[in-house]
Amino acid sequence: ATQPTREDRFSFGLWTVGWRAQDPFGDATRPVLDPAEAVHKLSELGAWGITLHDDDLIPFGTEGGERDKRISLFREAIDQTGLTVPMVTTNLFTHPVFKDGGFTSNDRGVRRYALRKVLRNLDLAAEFGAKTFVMWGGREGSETDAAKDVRFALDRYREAIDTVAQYSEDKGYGIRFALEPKPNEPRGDILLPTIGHALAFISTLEHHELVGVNPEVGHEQMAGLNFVHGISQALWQKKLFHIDLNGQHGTRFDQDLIFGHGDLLSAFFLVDLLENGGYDGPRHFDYKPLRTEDGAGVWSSAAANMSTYLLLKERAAAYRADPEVQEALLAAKVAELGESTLAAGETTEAFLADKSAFEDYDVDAAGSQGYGFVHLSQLALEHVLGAR
Ligand code: GLT
Ligand code: MN
Ligand code: MN
Ligand code: MN
Repeated sequence: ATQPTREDRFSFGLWTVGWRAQDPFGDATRPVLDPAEAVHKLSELGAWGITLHDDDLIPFGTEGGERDKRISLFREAIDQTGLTVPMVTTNLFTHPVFKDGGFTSNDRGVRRYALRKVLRNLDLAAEFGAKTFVMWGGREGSETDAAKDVRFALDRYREAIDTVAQYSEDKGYGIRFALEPKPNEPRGDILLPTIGHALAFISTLEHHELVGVNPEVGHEQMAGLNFVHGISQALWQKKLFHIDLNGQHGTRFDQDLIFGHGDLLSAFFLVDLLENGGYDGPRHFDYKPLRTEDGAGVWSSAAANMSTYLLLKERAAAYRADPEVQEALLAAKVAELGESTLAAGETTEAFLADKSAFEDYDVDAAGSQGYGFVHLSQLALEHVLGAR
């Protein structure tokens, strides 16, 4: 059951398995990975999709025949394997031209160049049949508050996204956009740092209905936030268009660990939420094979992401099916929160007249009840550990 199939809809960024493991202190430890090989290997492992930045496939500055050749070789591998390209994204962070950002660089010429790069890449996304276009604004931000008027930056961010969305509509692409929050790294402070900031920003967009979020496990955890809560709110607002699954140990640099190799209990409740909370998008892994690994280690780490997800899915099903858990859920009144606080049709007048709600309410009895959350939580932990 931990053998993935296409129905599981697992996808990987080309930049994940293709990461050569260069970091700020050390050189690459692995050779360049041929994109076609990535497609074939992921397909063999049971993945369903592969995603990419323009520059993952076509190194920055590659034009003309060489550009076309790279695209068609990739397309060939896609056709041979039947893998899909569910999502495409644009690199607006590697080249020095983007050192002060793309959409929100102080330099207007850089902003115009960035916007053109994205529009061109949107054409490629449509060509590959992608349904989602992710925008991670890793360089949109600052290191010093002296240098950035954040209100202007948000004006320009909105202008860019409205322009891209309008272009997509004019072309009839039917693509949806997903903003990916991150609090910092590589910029000292990144704009739209959390799911909440992104959701609030999206509500101001002209094409807000076309724009949602692509939250990453580690990015919210870098900000000390509860990922399951963030995903719950994104789902509740019908804005979870895509997701980046990985692992992270608390508030430190972006680790991009294998899914579940950080906060395992959070990963368990996340899988339970995704499987039962109405999310039907790709299960996309955005992780980095450890720098210590060789080629074989890259593929075993890719497989580990998928089998961890499937194991947790199994554990979540067992947890829900366990009669003791159901009893504990009842005792904890978890479902009672789904009942509206006022009765159907109850007027404020009737509510104010209900003495049992206030005047006669036994606050001491209510205050002394135990909710049994510890028992419930321990049952979950025992299911995660396979002890039940
Ligand atoms: C980059 C970043 C990821 C984003 C990618 C999409 S780029 O690798 O670290 O979190 O998802 O642009
Ligand atoms: Mn990501
Ligand atoms: Mn990350
Ligand atoms: Mn990353």
